[in-house]
Amino acid sequence: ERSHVDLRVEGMTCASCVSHVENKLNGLPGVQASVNLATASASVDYDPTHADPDALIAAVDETGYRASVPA
Ligand code: 9UX
Repeated sequence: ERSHVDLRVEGMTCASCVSHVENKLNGLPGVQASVNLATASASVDYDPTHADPDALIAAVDETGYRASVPA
C-alpha cells in the first residue's frame, strides 16, 4: 500500500531547483516524487513503512528549500 501527499515547496526559482528537490526526494527509500516549479509543489508517492510527511519535509529542508503540508 502506497501513500500520497502534496507538499508546498518554497524557494525554487529555476528548473535546477526543481531537480535538486526531486533528486533529494527520489533518493529516499520508497519515495517517488514529481516537483512542479509553477505550482511550488511536490507530488509524492511513498511507502509509509519507509517514509512519512515529516521525513519528506525534513529532506527538502536539507536542500535549502522549505517544504510544508499545505493548509
Ligand atoms: Mo536555479 Mo535554484 O540556478 O538554487 S538551482 S536558482
